[in-house]
Amino acid sequence: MSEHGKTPVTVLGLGAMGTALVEALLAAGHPVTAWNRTASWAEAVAAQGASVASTISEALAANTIVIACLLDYDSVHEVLDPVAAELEGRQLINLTNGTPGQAREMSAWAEGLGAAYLDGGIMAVPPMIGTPAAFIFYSGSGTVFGHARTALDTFGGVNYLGADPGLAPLHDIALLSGMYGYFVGVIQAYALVGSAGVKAREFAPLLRGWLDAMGGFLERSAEQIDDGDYVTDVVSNIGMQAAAYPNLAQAAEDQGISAELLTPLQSLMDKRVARGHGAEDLIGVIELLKK
Ligand code: FVH
Repeated sequence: MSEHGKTPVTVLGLGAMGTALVEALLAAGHPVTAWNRTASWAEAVAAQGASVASTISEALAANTIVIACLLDYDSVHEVLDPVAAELEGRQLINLTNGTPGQAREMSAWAEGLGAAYLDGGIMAVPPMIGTPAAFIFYSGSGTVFGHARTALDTFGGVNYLGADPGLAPLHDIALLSGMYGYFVGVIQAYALVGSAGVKAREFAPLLRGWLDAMGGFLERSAEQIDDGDYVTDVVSNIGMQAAAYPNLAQAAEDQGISAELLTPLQSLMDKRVARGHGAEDLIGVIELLKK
């Protein structure tokens, strides 16, 4: 604890996100020691009151709590492997984007070195950090989560998912998968109307209204998945949808627009219908994703 009762923290990585994390910590009065591979990026946070470590060893020695926010897990290993012995007694919080497998590997590696490990998945872009719109999934060491909690609260909302370090990136990547699926549809829709000279701005309210209405099916789909019962209670069964879906690709091709974002779902729909589920809901396609 600092003299003001604020937990001191080391932050490794001063890219767009690392800098936002440091600024949130400083704004809340937490003493911060920051390190970045390219030293010049530290000038901005130094001007705001961060201590800048010139070596990674210095950064690790400064504080028990060490937050890493680097490009990917390879870069975290590249930074920490050479100073692995100095991780003993540290509480490593890794907010770098990665997979559940990478998180579990890094947790085992850190624990083998005498460090405690907490993984995090940031659901925010840098300007959202420090606002109520940001939230971060955490999983791994509950001790680290508890110890670092006041510091972590400065970033936004928190959601601790339990001891398995893979759970935070699993939830992070599930939400990102939903987001990219959404973007796939949005990009395709704008491209299609744009091919006929319709301005995206003009089409946006229609797209927003339609997607908002479709979002209303999300909870019902969840119930169907949990119950394993895809019997449709609406009038749009997958048999009907699989017959109409080729029109999406055909219309795109006719308009000179690639259909490559659309095609993977067609084969899954066809397979589901061929297996006798044509009268059920589209959401039953989930069964085909399970390997
Ligand atoms: N920015 C965003 O919108 C997203 C929001 C959700 C979470 N992601 C993840 O956060 C991690 C960091 O992202 P970032 O936005 O800070 O990324 P950059 O601005 O590109 O900064 C990258 C930092 O990583 C350092 N770095 C890269 N490779 C190495 C290496 N081999 N050794 C040491 N450091 C390395 C880089 O250093 P430098 O280039 O300035 O020297 C930056 O500090 C990321 O996992 C996102 O997926 C962000």
